[in-house]
Amino acid sequence: MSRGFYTPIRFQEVYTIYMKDSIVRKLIEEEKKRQKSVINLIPSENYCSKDALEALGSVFDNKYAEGYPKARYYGGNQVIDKIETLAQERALKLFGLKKGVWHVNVQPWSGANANLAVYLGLVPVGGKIMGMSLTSGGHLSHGQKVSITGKAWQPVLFSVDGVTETLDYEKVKQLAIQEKPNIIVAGFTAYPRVVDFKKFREIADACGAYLLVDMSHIAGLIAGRAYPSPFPYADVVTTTTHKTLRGPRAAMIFSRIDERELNKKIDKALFPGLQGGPHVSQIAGVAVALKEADSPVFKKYAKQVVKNAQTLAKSLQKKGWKIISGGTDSHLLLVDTWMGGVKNENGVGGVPGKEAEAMLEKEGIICNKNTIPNESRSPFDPSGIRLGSPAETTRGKKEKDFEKIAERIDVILRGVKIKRK
Ligand code: DSN
Repeated sequence: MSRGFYTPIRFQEVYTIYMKDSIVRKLIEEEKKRQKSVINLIPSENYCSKDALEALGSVFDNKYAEGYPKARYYGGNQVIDKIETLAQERALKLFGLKKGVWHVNVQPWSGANANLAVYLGLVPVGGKIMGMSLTSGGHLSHGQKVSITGKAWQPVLFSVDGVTETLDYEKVKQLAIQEKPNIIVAGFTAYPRVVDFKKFREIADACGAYLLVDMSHIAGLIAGRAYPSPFPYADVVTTTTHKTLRGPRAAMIFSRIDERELNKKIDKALFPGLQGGPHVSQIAGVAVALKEADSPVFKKYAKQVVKNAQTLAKSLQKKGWKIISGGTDSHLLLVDTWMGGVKNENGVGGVPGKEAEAMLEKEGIICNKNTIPNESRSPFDPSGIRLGSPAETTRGKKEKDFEKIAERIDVILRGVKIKRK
């Protein structure tokens, strides 16, 4: 295993703990051991730095700060105002946004809350949210029926093209014109390709909808200039902070400042509409991570993440595995392990996603089962797996390491024993 290069994860140093509660301490040690020993290919996970973890475990956690800087419902928030304002300033700077043109709310506890606050602020209950279907790579909070976002609002779902397995912008546009959604969400948890945000702007304009870009998965790539920025085109941008951005778990909402007052509506929707007091320790951790990401070394990291994912995709492809859409432009890829699976020398092959995930985990490779476009199975036992490079790139892995990971995956999945019809 290669040593860390970008932000080396020295687990011993980062996670050394001295707490008196021996039961919790042992569980933390157990999880540390697990994290150290596995290869982590979950594209939405990463390792945040020691500094960010320290901020997360700091005295900021003791403070109630309902409200926003200089407008709180509790006393004693002088320092809290400073940390929240610092996080906001760093967030705007990282993405090259001007104060007065863009506003950022750093209080969402997580990504689903951030999206919910945007809908609550901008779309009347019962209005239409247009987002990508789950099987095409959309997120639960983009208007899926099982989420409150698909119950309180009417979902209008689009899918990727069945043949290219990529977005067909013309079809999305036709659906938008026909359905006239209030808001269009361009954002994905399992779409490996570059999204044309300019085309989404045109689609939103064609039907009079707001354009929300949920950049949770790709925020670190955007910050590192390894993926196109949505900011020139979006009205609102949401993101989590713990995926490619490599911070602690939290989220942010960026909104344009203009006569529509989106920023005021969204701020009000988040608090008091949806959340109570902000988790100030999270905000402090995010502030640390935003500074770390605003550096040449992070730009290198982001570019290496994409190179590593592309190497993984190509190496698996060479071995015969079907990669959805034929490859990746980002940090993640989808492998059709079932109908696109490779047969071994006994003529056995094609592993459903659930089994593929379990087979890999047994050998120390962690990933998640995932639905694929044209899914023929179920979300609980889908046809594929989703793989990603952010976490292992943080641990210093490069193209050669990812070639070896592909070899291991190939060997493990070819070991399938039960012959299928
Ligand atoms: N659970 C995240 C992911 O894995 O993509 C999205 O919320």
